[in-house]
Amino acid sequence: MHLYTMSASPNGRRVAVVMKEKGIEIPTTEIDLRGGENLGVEFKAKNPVARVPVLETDAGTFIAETVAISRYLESLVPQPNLFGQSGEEQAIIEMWNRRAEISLMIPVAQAFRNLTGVFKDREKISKEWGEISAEVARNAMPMFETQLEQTEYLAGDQFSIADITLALTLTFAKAVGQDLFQAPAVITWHEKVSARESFN
Ligand SMILES: N[C@@H](CCC(=O)N[C@@H](CS)C(=O)NCC(=O)O)C(=O)O
Repeated sequence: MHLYTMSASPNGRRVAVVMKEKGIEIPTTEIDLRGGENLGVEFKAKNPVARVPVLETDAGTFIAETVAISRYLESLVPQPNLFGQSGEEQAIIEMWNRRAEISLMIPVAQAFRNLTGVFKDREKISKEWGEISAEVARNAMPMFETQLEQTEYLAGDQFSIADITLALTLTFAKAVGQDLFQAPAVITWHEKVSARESFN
C-alpha cells in the first residue's frame, strides 16, 4: 500500500489517527497542496477531485475520501473497531460522522478557504460566503454539546470515526482562528479525545 497525503491537513490527520489507532504503518508521499502538486495530471490520475488523502492498495487501486480509506483500513485491521459492529452501532456512528462532516467540517473549511483566500489560485472565493460558513459552523455546536452531555463519545459509549472527525475539525478551526469551544461538554470531551496516543 502507499498513502498520498498532507499529514498536517485535517483529512490527512484523520487518516493518520485511524492508522495509529490500528497500529498500521504505510509508506507515504507528502503532497504539497499549497504548491498545487495535487492539481497536476499525475495526481489527478489517482484522484480526479484533486484532494488528499489517497490510498493506493497493493492491487494498485486508488481509494480517495477519508472515510472510504478508513473503512478499507478497518477491513484489513478490524480492531480497535472504529465503525461499529452491530447494524445499529454502524448506523449511529455513520449518522454522527456525517453530521460532523456536513454540519461542521465543510463549513469550517469553507470559512477558512473563503476568508483567507489560501487556495484562490484554484477557486473563486467570497468573503461573504466565508462569514456565512463560519456562522453555520458556530450554529452547529449546540447539537454536539447536547449529545456530549449525554454520551461519553460522540456516537455513544465507543470511541469512533465520528470522534476523530469532530475533534480534528475543532482543533483545525481553532488553529485558523475559528474558536468553537464555547460549551463545557465539548471542551471536556475534546481534551479527553485529544489526549489519546493516536492524536499525538
Ligand atoms: N471529502 C474529502 C475531502 C478531502 C479534502 O478536502 N482534502 C483537502 C486537505 S484536508 C485537500 O486536499 N485540499 C487541497 C485543495 O483543495 O486543493 C475527504 O474526506 O477526504
